[in-house]
Amino acid sequence: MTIRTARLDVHLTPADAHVALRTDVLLGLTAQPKQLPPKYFYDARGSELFDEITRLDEYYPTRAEREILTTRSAEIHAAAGCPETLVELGSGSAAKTRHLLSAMRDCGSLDTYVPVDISEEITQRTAAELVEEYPGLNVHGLVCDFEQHLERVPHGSGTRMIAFLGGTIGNLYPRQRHAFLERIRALLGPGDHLLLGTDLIKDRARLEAAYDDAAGVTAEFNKNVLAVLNNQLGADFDLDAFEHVARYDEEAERMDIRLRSLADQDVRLDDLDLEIHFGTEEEMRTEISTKFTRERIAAAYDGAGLELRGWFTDAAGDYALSLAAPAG
Ligand code: AVJ
Repeated sequence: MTIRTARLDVHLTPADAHVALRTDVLLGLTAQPKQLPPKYFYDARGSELFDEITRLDEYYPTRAEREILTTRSAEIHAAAGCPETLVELGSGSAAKTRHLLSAMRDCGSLDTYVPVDISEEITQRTAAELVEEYPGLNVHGLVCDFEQHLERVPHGSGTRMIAFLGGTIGNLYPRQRHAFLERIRALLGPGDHLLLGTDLIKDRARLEAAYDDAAGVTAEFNKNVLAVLNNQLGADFDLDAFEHVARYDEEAERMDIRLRSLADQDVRLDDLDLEIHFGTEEEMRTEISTKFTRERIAAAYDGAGLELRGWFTDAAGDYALSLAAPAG
């Protein structure tokens, strides 16, 4: 009997992450208009709040994606040609991944799982759990910021499916999204596929409710980014002096999420030796969440040398998982 263990490559240390945070915050807060990157929402408290968001009545994407994965994983796996390796970008606790892994196991192709995430702790735990749950599975994880180190993703064996779930690609601006898809394209060999989760365009009322829930959880999640700066950069943001704003921008086809200053105020960030002024009603963007149609996704793939090969939605048609492969 072969004893398998998880292997983990670490390309991002807490010190690296801190340097990136300092740089991003300095650039974002001195830009006009001010903005902060959404990746800094997710400290321990932010991850907890996001978890709570996924259970809200108004927030449908997580449930819709889970519906697709629970009902159609076997079909998705077959459409991707029964790959041996599953690479997952932003794997986290891999809650949804198990549906895909089980489909791979059931058709006998499962060999390697490659979780890629910025949190070493979570990736370590997920890897150890999966080695137990799927006897014989090789787990070769990677701790990195996949926007930077996509090229370091371990190869695994046989053909691969690279999954990027949760709709996180919606956080990227068109140019970033294009660059990201081109880099994915460069990773894909013959027979390999991308499995991408995207939220779909729907009426404004539902979209805005999903990002401004009645219980105020999303508002707290949004403001938590200020607490992250207080904790990690010695800042003195007063969270009560900002309010949550979530608007659907119909032209850009995306949710536009901001924090609006309720006062004329100065904020100090000790670790950056920086003082920043906010005017009354000044808005700072903290996130975009782009919504798609099948046509828009097909076009985005096209522009990056990829081809749409499969399209799977939930019964309500709110959310899609699409499969793509190198064009040609
Ligand atoms: C995790 C990026 C997919 O855009 O819907 C949820 C984050 N922000 N509510 C999204 C989020 C506010 C979420 N993603």
